[in-house]
Amino acid sequence: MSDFIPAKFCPGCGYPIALTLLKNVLKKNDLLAKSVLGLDIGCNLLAWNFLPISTFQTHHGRVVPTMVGFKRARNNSLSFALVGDGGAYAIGLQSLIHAAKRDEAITVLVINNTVYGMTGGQTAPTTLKGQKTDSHPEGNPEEPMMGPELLKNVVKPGAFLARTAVNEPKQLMEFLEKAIQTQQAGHFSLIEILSFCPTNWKTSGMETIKYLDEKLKPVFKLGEVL
Ligand SMILES: Cc1ncc(C[n+]2csc(CCOP(=O)(O)OP(=O)(O)O)c2C)c(N)n1
Ligand code: SF4
Ligand SMILES: [Mg+2]
Repeated sequence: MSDFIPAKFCPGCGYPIALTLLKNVLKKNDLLAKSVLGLDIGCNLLAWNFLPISTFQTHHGRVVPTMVGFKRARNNSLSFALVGDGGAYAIGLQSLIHAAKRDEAITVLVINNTVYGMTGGQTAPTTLKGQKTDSHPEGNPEEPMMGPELLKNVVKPGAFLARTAVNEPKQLMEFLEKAIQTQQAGHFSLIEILSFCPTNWKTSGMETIKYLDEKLKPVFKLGEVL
């Protein structure tokens, strides 16, 4: 398969950046052949043919239990679950918490763009307080949810939890390598990745990067959570 596949993501989207860095890490470590990527519902499903690896399409909020099942059946595989902030922390939160608590040996990649991207930018659990969305035109009254910090309360020793951003490629690749090592050691790993959604943020060019750096990063602290 060619290394270059036309992307279906909007121009300026963060998803293809995260996916390309994942591909680079897998390629560098000669892990493409054993890797499988589960997709949730949301803009992550547009990744179905973006990488030269097999993918699964699952239901909204159900990518984690699907990849848990796959990993249990094929425990030699390297299993990734790609999910949006809505899929991970709203409709899929119950199965995410239990997978983390049971220390399932999968790697969950949560793309946090602070909105329900695919359906038009409604409020998600990670929407910033005061952020205007299609469902909260006056501004979201709630504080955003901190996924990795929440999971810290339930994971077992050996798990890896972290947060980074699509414009922190060095840190993102370092965390991907740590997450892979964690999965290979038989433990649960999750990386939350702050990501651009210019379509729903209604930002252009440099404004998108500025929005992530100045609005998201002060609230969602980057680094290893565990
Ligand atoms: C059971 C179910 N409920 C609702 C939807 C509608 N739906 C599709 S994508 C989506 C939001 C996705 O948001 P997120 O998980 O943050 O992913 P993003 O598109 O932002 O990457 C919703 C609510 C659905 N497909 N299935
Ligand atoms: S709606 Fe947002 S997250 Fe979805 S493809 Fe477009 S920019 Fe990316
Ligand atoms: Mg989202």
